[in-house]
Amino acid sequence: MATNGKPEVVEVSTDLLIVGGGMAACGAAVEARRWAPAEMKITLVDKAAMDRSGAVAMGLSAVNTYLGENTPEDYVRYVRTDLMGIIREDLVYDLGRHVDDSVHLFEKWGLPIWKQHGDEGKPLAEGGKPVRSGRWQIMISGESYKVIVAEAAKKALGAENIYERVFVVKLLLDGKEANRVAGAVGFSVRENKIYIFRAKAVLVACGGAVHVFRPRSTGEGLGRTWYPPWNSGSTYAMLLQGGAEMTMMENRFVPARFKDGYGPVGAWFLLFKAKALNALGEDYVLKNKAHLKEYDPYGSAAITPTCLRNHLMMEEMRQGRGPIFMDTPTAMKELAAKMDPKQVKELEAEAWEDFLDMTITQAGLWASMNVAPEEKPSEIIPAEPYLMGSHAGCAGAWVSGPEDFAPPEYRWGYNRMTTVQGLFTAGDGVGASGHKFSSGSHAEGRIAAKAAVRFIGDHADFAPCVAQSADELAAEIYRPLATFEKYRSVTTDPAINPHYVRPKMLMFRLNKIMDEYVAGITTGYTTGEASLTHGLELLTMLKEDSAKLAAKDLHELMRCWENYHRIWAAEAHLRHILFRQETRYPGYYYRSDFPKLDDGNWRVFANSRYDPQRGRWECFTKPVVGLVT
Ligand code: SFD
Ligand code: AMP
Repeated sequence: MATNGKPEVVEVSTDLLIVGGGMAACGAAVEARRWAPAEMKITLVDKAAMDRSGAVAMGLSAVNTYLGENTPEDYVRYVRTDLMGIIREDLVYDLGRHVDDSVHLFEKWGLPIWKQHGDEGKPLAEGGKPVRSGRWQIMISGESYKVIVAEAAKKALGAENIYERVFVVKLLLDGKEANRVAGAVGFSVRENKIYIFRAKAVLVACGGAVHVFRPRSTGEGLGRTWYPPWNSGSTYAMLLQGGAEMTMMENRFVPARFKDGYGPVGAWFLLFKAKALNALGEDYVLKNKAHLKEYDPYGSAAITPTCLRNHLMMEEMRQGRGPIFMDTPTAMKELAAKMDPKQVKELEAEAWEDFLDMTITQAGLWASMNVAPEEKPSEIIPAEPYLMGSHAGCAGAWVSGPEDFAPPEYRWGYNRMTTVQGLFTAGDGVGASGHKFSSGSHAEGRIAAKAAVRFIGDHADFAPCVAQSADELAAEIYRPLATFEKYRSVTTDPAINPHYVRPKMLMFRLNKIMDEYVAGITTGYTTGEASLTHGLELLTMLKEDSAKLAAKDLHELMRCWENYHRIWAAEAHLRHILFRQETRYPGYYYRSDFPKLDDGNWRVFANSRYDPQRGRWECFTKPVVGLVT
């Protein structure tokens, strides 16, 4: 929609503002309402429609974190190994002891969870045994997973407290009290309106960052990514700009996925017991297992860490033994050998359902390319990097830990509060605590919201003070629209203009810088100090040029702000990779100048902070405290 002149300004005063409407935000909504007194106002704002927003938009076919018979200590050991030794054990333990509650809630709200034979119809909470694909993962019929979770959140808050299709652009810091959040501002992506939210506490849960790197899907495939393209680094950008300390922003997730459709591999490896083979038909994982000893103690773990599984695949490709194929026919044949014809049909349906539940495009691609998985293997490949804190990655904010378990150096008040007073985060936003997945993100949203409610109660006298006027905020948010209007007639084609840059072109430039200098796919995920330093120079120029972004309508205005946020996430990622002088995550990225894992010097958190007053970044280390043996 085109806009005419100044937007209407809508001002909302609330107690708790939840930014985002994904898994963590939905968990936060439910739990905040549970603990808050009736007069405490809770408001949620999502750039999209909660029913289908965020990473679970298409649904999922597994809940990847359900402890069941495992202990929280077991969970800490698993996450610690997968993330190569550097995690906040207090946060992971805390999540482990609460995550199953979220899964029980999902089931109560209507999510169908597969049960073992004989336990059909028996809820998990009453001892029903799930069908496990792996030690931590359980199978679901999850096409409507997000709709179910969103419904509970919407019911808890009430429609009048939810703002959908409002893109939040930045946090508001308090005008009187230093290092204190006072609200956030955003704009409607449908109407000519901006929103100023004043709040006593803010919980930012806008997911991870996609399209920071040049994707494998370019040209006609652009927009097809594994993680959701609309999660554009808003969490990291807004937390950074607010002055929150971040941790492990060098970490990324490079998912091995079915090529071009990005279909997940977990169910194939774990449930169907399929093997990945190199072009010679060899089981390269088995063949090269000894090579992983170089990365001990992580290399010889019972479940090989995700990055090292990638590393083995990348080694094969570097040696010219790619492409890599998932041997779906052998896996299905071996399973079918113990089945009757009806069960075989069901097995074939499950193979398709795995994708139809969560990555529909992959099923479309198989159908269009005449792939029958029982007959033909499918190529898998490492994807472009994504920044996230909830899956097999751990980028995010440095947050305060649980009162009863966190050591003093990891605790400064309220659980999951960042180093900015009143500012909380969860899910992809919390760093050094990966492998939460959908269920853990929901549980962490609940943990954070409960603490935020307590924070608000303890600071009842606080009155948010917003220093910028509504006019100033409106002008800042709408600047790309004004730039377009001012210069659009200078050229005949509005896409080509010496006075401005359109968001898609700017994103391409960001993608190119990150890909070529910050260990994207073009360089085989490899970089070094000189590349990173040059990349930072180019990124700094891109940042300057982003002031000239132009938007022809509200949709493009959203695209502009997505890019502002991506650039911040990108800069943090680059600075952290430069800071960590080792290769901690072979298979995610390689520092060619420090090719080895260096536990002696670098088994520490890499943290950073942007100082919003002085406009300066600093990187520093924090010790890893082991709590679970
Ligand atoms: O197969 C703004 N995930 C899986 N988890 C599982 O438990 N099982 C699986 O099967 C999983 N797999 C999987 C997964 C994700 C995807 C995309 C696929 C497959 C294809 C991971 C989880 O989904 C993930 O860990 C959680 O969803 C993370 O939760 P959270 O809350 O941190 O992020 P979100 O759900 O994406 O929500 C983000 C929200 O923020 C909104 N938003 N709102 C306002 N202003 C802004 N500026 C905003 N920017 C973003 C979004 O609209 C959204 O509401 S498998 O790979 O293993
Ligand atoms: P994915 O589909 O790759 O996102 O994986 C889903 C879940 O299965 C995650 O918990 C992964 O860590 C796990 N997983 C995927 N592949 C393997 C594998 N080869 N071995 C062990 N666990 C795996």
